[in-house]
Amino acid sequence: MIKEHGGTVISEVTLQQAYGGMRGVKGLVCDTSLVDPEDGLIIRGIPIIELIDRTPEEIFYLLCVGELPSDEDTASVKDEFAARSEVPEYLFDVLRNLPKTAHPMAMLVTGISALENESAFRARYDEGMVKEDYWESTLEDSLQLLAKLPSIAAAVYRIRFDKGDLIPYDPKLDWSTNYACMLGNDDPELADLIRLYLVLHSDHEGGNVSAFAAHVVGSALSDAYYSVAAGLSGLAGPLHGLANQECLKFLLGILERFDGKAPSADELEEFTWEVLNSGRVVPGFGHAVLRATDPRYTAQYEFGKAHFPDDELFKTMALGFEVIPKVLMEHGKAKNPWPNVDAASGTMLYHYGITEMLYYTVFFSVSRAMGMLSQLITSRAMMEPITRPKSVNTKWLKEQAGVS
Ligand code: NMX
Ligand code: MLT
Repeated sequence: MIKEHGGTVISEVTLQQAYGGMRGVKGLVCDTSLVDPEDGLIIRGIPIIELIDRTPEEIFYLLCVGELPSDEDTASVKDEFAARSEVPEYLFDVLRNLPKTAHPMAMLVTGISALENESAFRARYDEGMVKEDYWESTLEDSLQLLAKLPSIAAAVYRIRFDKGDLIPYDPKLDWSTNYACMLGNDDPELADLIRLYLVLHSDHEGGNVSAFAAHVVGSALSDAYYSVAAGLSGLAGPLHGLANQECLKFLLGILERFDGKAPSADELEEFTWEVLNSGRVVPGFGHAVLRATDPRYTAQYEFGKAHFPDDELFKTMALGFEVIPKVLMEHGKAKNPWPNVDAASGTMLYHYGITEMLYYTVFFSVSRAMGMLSQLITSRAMMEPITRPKSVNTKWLKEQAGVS
């Protein structure tokens, strides 16, 4: 296709886009998923809303292979994870030696960086591996990292929040049930929520901050550990994955103001204006690509409605869906006033006793590693070159615009 149609124009770039975070510029290829402005996440042609009863094992297979697995395939992904689940003890020592005040995301990124020691890709590259084989050791690194990620993430939780001894991975259980159990909570409803959570957050095409960061780093042939650590460093920002922590803080602030009870619509409107007038963003609302309610929000909202509709936090979050878009429209800045994936997730976790909001982006990370890694495997299989767009300076842009 490149040979015969390489000159086909697929996008143009304006001065506004060069200064505006490249919004809307089509210059990246991602085959694992795409985000439709109205319909949201579509994984390999399947809308996310049709995948909400699936397991992360099935989603990872779908992301990598392009079709849903058979039961046998799913069982084999589960077994591949179980076989690689043991985490080297040095990694837990690293986590234990971090400051007591370390952010859980900094702990997770540090843990993953420490694990880079195990990279099969780096070892094979040093032995002179040919380009055609890059994808194979990248797949091995990806399976190793994903298999260990629930244990590392659970260790971050238990060490950072003094929850006692670490709980080992049980090879009989699947990936997401293991994660729930290793946190120290055996509630099957929480395990189902975590399964849903890990499915919903798995991928969001190639241009979001974490996917793009992981892609750029991976394109230098840095291995999967470096790439995911880079991507998650981006996810840790409040405009990206940390918005789930910020959103819970926002909702708890409302409850605190109104003595633990969900406010009236007028009260919530006033509170939202206070946030906007203080120059802050309303976390959990808006999106760079979406122009409608995020289906990943809807799926979580439906879960809460089915399981705990009378929870005051849930009621506040649900009221936010009615009130906040109207306020943002009146405010007139956000191009998309509707809730995104982060508007509901903290409310769900809080209900099941996971109240440590600093930890919430770690859940997002465990899930999003599937997207970053499947994208990396695909890039290596396609033998993509190093990412290196051309930058220009303001002097040159002024000349293009005829500004003296
Ligand atoms: N509250 C207040 N102002 C907003 C919001 C919001 N929720 N969303 C956008 N705006 C502002 C934005 O800051 C910008 O202002 P300015 O011109 O002063 O710079 C203006 O509206 C235009 O921004 P958009 O083009 O609508 O949004 P953009 O594509 O630049 O950014 C987000 C997208 C997601 C970063 C932005 O909507 C936002 O900051 N939302 C709140 C944080 C959040 O929920 N992030 C999570 C996104 C999902 N995720 O997990 O990554
Ligand atoms: C994501 O899931 O990565 C977020 O919705 C942000 C994005 O797509 O830009």
